Amino acid sequence: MADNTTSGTGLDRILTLEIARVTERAAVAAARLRGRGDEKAADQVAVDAMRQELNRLPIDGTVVIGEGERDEAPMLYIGEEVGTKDGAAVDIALDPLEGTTICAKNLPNSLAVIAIAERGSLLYAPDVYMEKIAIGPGYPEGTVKLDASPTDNIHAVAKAKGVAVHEITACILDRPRHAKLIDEVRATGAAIRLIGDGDVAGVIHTTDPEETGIDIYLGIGGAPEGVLAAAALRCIGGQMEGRLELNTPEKIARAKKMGIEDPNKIYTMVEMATGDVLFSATGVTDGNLLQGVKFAHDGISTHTIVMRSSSKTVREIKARHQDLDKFS
Ligand code: VTB
Ligand code: MG
Ligand code: MG
Repeated sequence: MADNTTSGTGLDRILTLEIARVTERAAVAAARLRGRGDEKAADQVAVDAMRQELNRLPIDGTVVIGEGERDEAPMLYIGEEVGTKDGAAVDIALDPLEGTTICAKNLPNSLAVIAIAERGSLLYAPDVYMEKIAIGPGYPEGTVKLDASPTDNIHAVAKAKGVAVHEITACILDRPRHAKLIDEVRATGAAIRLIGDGDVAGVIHTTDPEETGIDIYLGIGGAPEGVLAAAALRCIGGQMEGRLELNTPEKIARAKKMGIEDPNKIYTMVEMATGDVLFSATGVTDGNLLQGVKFAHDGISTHTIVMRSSSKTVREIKARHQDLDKFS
């Protein structure tokens, strides 16, 4: 096979652009069901569309972060093999509709997302909760730490950014489990952007505070979403740590089966997504960084961000699709 990588190692660079198609197609499918109050239906069409497009990619792919185990998810389940098999062995993390509730309510920031990495380089995380902290690029290494208090982390970000604490905004999922966290962050004087869902977007938003108004992501969300967010940050730059919430013997046993020996381990961004990583996200609903899908009389537009960790290339693709049935 021709070596299309920039470094001689890593993934075929052609895939960087090809994966945009995968999230575009899932986003368009989900967008047709925006605002209908039916999360399951929107999710299902996104899954179907993503799978169809994924199976056209010249890869020997295995889904490692997906819609669940085979018995509860008929498609894009963990372990499902995808692609034409005619290409590199890769691991795939995906969420065809990240923020199903957001999409069903037609609120901001639902996305179709995928990350592709060399085999064995994504954390095989079970579908449990993960405690996360993330900031964008430009901060000294170690500015924030999961083990530090939220107060210390907020102060560290303000100091490193050179602004007052009340000029910092933290993004936190609006959940009862975050009541104490929210109180503590507010007590520092920082502002909070409470989001209903969509913490992959929440983490990505820390990479462009001027555009999104978000400096730091804090709190407990899904572990699969944590790995996807880490993959995205690997490409754009930034820092992230995550700790799986393995708080029952059953969860510890499940994690062990997936190769996780230390249930209390704090994973760095690189430990969650190492090596060469490709990431693509297409907006389903309008958001702070990506516009949602638009249906017009003369075509469908999509807005996608595609990136690659080894080259740190970040591309935004605004595409106009004429006839989706002729998408192939
Ligand atoms: C978060 C959120 C996701 O799951 O990861 C959340 O960002 C965590 O679970 O969009 P709970 O809803 O139980 O708090 C999602 O809401 C769905 O994937
Ligand atoms: Mg999903
Ligand atoms: Mg999700």
